[in-house]
Amino acid sequence: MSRRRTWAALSGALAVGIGVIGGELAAAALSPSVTPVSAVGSAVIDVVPPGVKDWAIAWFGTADKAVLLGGIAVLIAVLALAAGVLEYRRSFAGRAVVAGFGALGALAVASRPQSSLVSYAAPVLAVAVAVLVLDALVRALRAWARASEGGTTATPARRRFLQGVSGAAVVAAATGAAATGVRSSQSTVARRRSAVRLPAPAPTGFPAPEGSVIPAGAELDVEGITDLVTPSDDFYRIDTALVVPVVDPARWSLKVSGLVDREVEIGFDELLALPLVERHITLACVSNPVGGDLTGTARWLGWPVRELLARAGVRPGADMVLSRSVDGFTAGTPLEALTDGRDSLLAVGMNGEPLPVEHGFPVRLVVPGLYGFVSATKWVSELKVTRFADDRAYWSTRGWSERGPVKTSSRVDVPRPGARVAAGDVVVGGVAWAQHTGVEAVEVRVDGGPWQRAQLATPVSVDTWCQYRATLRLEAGTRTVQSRAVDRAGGVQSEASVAPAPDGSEGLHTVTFTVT
Ligand SMILES: Nc1nc2c(c(=O)[nH]1)N[C@H]1C(S)=C(S)[C@@H](COP(=O)(O)O)O[C@H]1N2
Ligand SMILES: [Mo]
Repeated sequence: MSRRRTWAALSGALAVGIGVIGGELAAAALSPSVTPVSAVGSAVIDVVPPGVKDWAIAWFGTADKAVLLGGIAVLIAVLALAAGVLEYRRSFAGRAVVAGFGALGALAVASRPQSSLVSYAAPVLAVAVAVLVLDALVRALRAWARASEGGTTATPARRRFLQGVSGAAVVAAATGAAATGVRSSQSTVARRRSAVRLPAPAPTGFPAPEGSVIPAGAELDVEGITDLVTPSDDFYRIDTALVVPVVDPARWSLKVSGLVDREVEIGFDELLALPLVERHITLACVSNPVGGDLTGTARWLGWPVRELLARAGVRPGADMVLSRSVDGFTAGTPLEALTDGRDSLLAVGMNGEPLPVEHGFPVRLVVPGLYGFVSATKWVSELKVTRFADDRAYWSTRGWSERGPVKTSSRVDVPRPGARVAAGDVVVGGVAWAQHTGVEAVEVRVDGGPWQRAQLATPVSVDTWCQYRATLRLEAGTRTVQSRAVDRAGGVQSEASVAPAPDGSEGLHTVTFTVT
């Protein structure tokens, strides 16, 4: 009996395996941003309390999403084995379990904002296939059991069951291989992206607008200092979405609605045909700890958001624009930051190429001076002109602040923590930022001594971070160095430590190293 039970469990695993993988495969073709498994994962992320989320991030770091998906896989496997055993014990019992969990999957799909009717095809297909395969295998297994109990020769029944199981295994392996192929290429969107030809920025007058070109002296020759322009591959990434949203530029559009004179909509080709500008803008994440690396600078190509808002005509009384992503993420940006003349962009290009898929392809927002969570919506699909009193954005309903001006800050890149450097002249270097205010000066100090002015590189613009360097004469021993930025509004980077939540970290980056 126990050997039969093992065969029953294996039948369950094969049936559910083919169903689930087949469902993911179907979703990849029909509705790539919502697959049943990713929908379940995203739904879990949405419903777990913030405390659990923080715990998961603390334990698993950026592997948290992989751990979640792994957990889901284990759960499905356990369920599949159990469904096989149950079905063998009692007709329909296992199929009922499979259908029940399929229904949960469909419910998860329903909870995804980017779902459409075709998104349900995958979970329905998955359940149908799993139920049919389970039924067929368990029937064959029972026939084998009956034949051996009946005392006659059980060989033909046994052979039929084993053929069924091997067939199912082959199908499972083939679907698995196909699914991996689809996943690894993320084919459609990658192809569409490489087919995009970005236009050059519209011609500008002379002198070139601030931030459009890198002036001489903007890059300091210091070994180990942060690059002035962050390579796209190294650019930090923050997504609430479990899988990167897949958006076909041909079907992309951005709608402006809410407190406007007329609703307007713009498509991707239309956007590319407009006079685009190119600016070096430093993005920062509100979660960046002091000395952290959740900040980066890119050359963004895009159309000023204020132009699009002007087409729609903003009505009096509005003070916020709620931008929405295809994945449901929202950001609430003070209207002023989009209309006051700064280079807030509907960006299509990053460092000379179409936006990388992870950074919002085909279109995202980039707003100088504000943390990403209130402004930098990737895969943006809708702008709703509204009021802070009437609407709240994704993170503002989760304990983070409503407005997010970037705090003036700096970090020390060299020497590295724990480095050993020779006594004498020691070069200290790093970057400082005060987006949309501009960095006025950077000061450094050693072992809590007096602040000394560092040499500041030529700024690219007020929206771009600035490298700095200082040469300090240091004697042997353990040393700590700190930096602080001063902005053009007279603001000084604060010394007291403040945690990132709810509106950005504060404090001085302190690096300890050894002078020998
Ligand atoms: N759709 C979407 N847009 C988003 C986010 C997100 O999770 N989903 N994160 C925001 C946050 S918190 C930051 S800091 C920036 C990060 O942009 P990056 O991932 O390109 O660095 O994107 C913003 N835009
Ligand atoms: Mo962020």
